[in-house]
Amino acid sequence: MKTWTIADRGLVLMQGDLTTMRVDAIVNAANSRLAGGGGVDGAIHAAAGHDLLQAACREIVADIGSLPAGQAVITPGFNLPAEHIIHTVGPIWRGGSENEPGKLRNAYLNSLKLAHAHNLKTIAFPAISCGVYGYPVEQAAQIALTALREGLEQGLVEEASMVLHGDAAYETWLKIADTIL
Ligand code: AR6
Repeated sequence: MKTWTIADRGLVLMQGDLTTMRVDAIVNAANSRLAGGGGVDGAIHAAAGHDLLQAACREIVADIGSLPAGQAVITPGFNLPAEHIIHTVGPIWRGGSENEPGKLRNAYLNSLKLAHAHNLKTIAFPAISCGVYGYPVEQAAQIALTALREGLEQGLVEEASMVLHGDAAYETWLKIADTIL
């Protein structure tokens, strides 16, 4: 684990399982239909209680329709240690010509803004779009860490953590963090 202080707030990089985080909100790397899936989304559904979370997600989609990439919505955390789940949709990597960087940046910043709007102080993120959605990890890390730094400078939350799955991912993110933080 490594921590940086930015405008008196914390930015944490760690290796671990997002579903075990005892924070005000964990962020889910969801799909536009909030339909559940594999990866971190599947792990969050399993740990939160699949039926409870699916019912909450269905209500949101019935209300607002599909969630475009870069946007975020919130549900309770149900059986998770985290109190809330912020669901955001990262871009599917299509080579970089479809504003993937802008959408990925928005996914982080809009999650932080939503946390702020709900008066949440601590938030933990997975590496959005870095699994099934195929985003090149080093580029994603640069965008994510820059967005988190900006959000902390704006005072949106007290502490933002990146929870990376596996040592290799952690080492990659650490390398990028050391170049830009
Ligand atoms: N804790 C932390 N990180 C995790 C965990 C975990 N428990 N499990 C996986 N990861 P992905 P995406 C990492 O594929 O690329 C789903 O089906 C994983 O190693 O979960 O945004 C959704 O429903 C990777 O680095 O999300 C969507 O359809 C990162 O989380 C689609 O996948 C993100 O990988 C979203 O794809």
